[in-house]
Amino acid sequence: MSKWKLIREGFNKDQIVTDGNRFLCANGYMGLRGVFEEADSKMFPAITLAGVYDQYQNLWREPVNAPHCLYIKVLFNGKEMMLGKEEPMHHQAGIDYGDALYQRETDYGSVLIRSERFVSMAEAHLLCDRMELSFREDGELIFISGISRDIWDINGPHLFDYKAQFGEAICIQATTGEKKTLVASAQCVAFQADTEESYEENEKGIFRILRKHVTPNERVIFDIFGTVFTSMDALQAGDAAIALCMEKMDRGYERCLQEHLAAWRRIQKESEINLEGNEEAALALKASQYHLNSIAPRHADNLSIPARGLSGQTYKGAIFWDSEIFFFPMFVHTQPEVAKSLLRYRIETLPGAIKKAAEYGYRGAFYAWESQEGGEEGCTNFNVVDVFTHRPVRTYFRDKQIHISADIAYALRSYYEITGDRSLLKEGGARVILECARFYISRASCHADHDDVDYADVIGPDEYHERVTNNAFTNRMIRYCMESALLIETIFSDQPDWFAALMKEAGFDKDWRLLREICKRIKEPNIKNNIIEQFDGYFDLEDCSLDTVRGRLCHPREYWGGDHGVAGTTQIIKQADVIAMMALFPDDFSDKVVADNWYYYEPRTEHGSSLSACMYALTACRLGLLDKAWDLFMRTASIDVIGGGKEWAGEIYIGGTHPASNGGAWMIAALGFAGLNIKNGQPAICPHLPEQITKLSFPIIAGGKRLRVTVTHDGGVIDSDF
Ligand code: IFM
Repeated sequence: MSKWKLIREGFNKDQIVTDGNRFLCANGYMGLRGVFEEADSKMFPAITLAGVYDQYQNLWREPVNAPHCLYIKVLFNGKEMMLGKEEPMHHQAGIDYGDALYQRETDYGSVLIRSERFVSMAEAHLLCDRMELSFREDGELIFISGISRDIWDINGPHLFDYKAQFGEAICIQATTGEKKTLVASAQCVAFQADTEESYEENEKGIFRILRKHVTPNERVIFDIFGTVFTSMDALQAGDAAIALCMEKMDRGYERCLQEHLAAWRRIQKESEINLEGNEEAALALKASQYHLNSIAPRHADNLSIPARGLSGQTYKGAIFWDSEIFFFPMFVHTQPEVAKSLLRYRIETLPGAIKKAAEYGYRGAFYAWESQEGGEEGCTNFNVVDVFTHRPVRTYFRDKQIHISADIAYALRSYYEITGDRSLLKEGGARVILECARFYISRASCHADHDDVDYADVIGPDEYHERVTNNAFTNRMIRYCMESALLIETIFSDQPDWFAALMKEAGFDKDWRLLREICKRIKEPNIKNNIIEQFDGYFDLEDCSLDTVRGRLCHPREYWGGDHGVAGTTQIIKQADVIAMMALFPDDFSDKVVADNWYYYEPRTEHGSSLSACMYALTACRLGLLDKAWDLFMRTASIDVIGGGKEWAGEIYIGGTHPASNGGAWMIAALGFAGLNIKNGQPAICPHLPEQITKLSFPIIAGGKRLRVTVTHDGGVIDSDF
């Protein structure tokens, strides 16, 4: 048992949804929400599968939740021991981040229930739960373990044609409606021999019913093994699920647990930052690293991570720019294979991006704003529902948030610069950068009367201002994308034939000339008193305070953006925009310019997105604003400890875990507090350690070498590690 625990005392039904996120167990293949074992669909139980999507009727496509194979119900002397139905004398539940274990203890007086469960880090398809029941009274125990169909779906149902199988392992197979993907969940239970066993099937699932007479002081243990496969990973998903389940039951809970712990410890050793000096901060950082590391795809080499991780179907389980700009940095510095997987997902979905660009009348690659499998666009034209009229609101994220393609190019170039590894560029990455640059060539507005190239009708990171011209962040990212395309020739200067073949294959000759020209002429932002204007005309908007804008809300869940949003006509912004640009391109701006802009934009920022605070924190470190950096770090790192966050955009539920903040916490600690900077595979540090921290120590991989960075108030060192 580790010292890194978040345990909540007592049962509060209003916290069930939040706890489901906070206490999530995941392994990249699937995420098991942190609800208690007997939860029904109203409590949002789910085993969310990575990369498996389905559309029901004309509702939003979203990830599929598998039949719940760790469902358990306990009846004692005819009473159902269920939280919410039966009042416990004491209840606590939580997560041990150090061991990646969910733990729960509920005392009903007559029976004390303890459980421990995990989603295996050693075996992608396995989940285990140990239930230990201690009795204080004599009586009849009915222990029901099953595979529940009563699961959470936001826009479902997604599974049809259920088929049940009974035996030592029980199994449910069902197919998704749209693509007929087979999803199979199996379950085995190890229990004592003197237990009577029967089965039941109903519309809620299939169940194994175990009956046993118990006496006071008796302790009974049930070890439950669940497995999930789909036809995307096994030819016979049902057989595979049953076979693995039986194999793991034979292996036993203890050995499965030890294998899980060993795998998890390896991941933590390779990647985690140790923070000393402040226990609250250390736990928050541990929690955020737990959440990001536990959803990383390690079972596949071409998957990315959804914006709400594997905590459910929020945000349609889609991949956003969060992946490249917020998750990628931790992985590329510590586990480049995972970073590669995120980028391979983009390389493999290039055809989808080319198709999207063509649909809008452009050339090149316009990546999906909310990308699902095959790069399919999950973002709809109506992404918010108005709280007053209950009507969908036309939003323009899908068509106008064009910085997405450049964000991907930015990460591809960083991968090369940090690892020194050209292979990813060669295996499709270079082509992606070229196609993204080509998209921006065709998206440019050139004018007869002046030389500037504009990017009109766009949305920057601040989504409250739609359809603006020359968003400074977007234009800078586009220029970088074009510069990166031009750099490919230099990077592969020793392989001119390969480069010539790439240009030929991409048919890039004419675009190459345009690229050089446009890249030089992209409109620079307007600057007034050192402040970079977020987009053309931003300074003309009403300059009022955040409180004033908040005071204009008529409903707590009202959407601030869109046509009638309270922020749209003001300078109040949703999230870091100019400051995000300064965080991503630190060498472009002097400290004075960064400071002036920081003080201008921060009070005008709602931080209405979990992607915001970390950008302000990174720039605050550089400026030596360590009190501010500390507050923003704590806000970022503790987001999934505190739970909640912004849970509604209009009438749409947007809750879940916050991987972008989790990645942001790593960025603030490593790139901000330690000031780590890797150029051409060579690491350097420039510490800005807040007084609350006495020591930071963390592993990195730079230029192929495993190193350890240690920073204290006396300075910092980079040593070889392991
Ligand atoms: O990608 C973000 C976006 O910047 C703000 N809204 C939520 C998205 C997913 O996290």
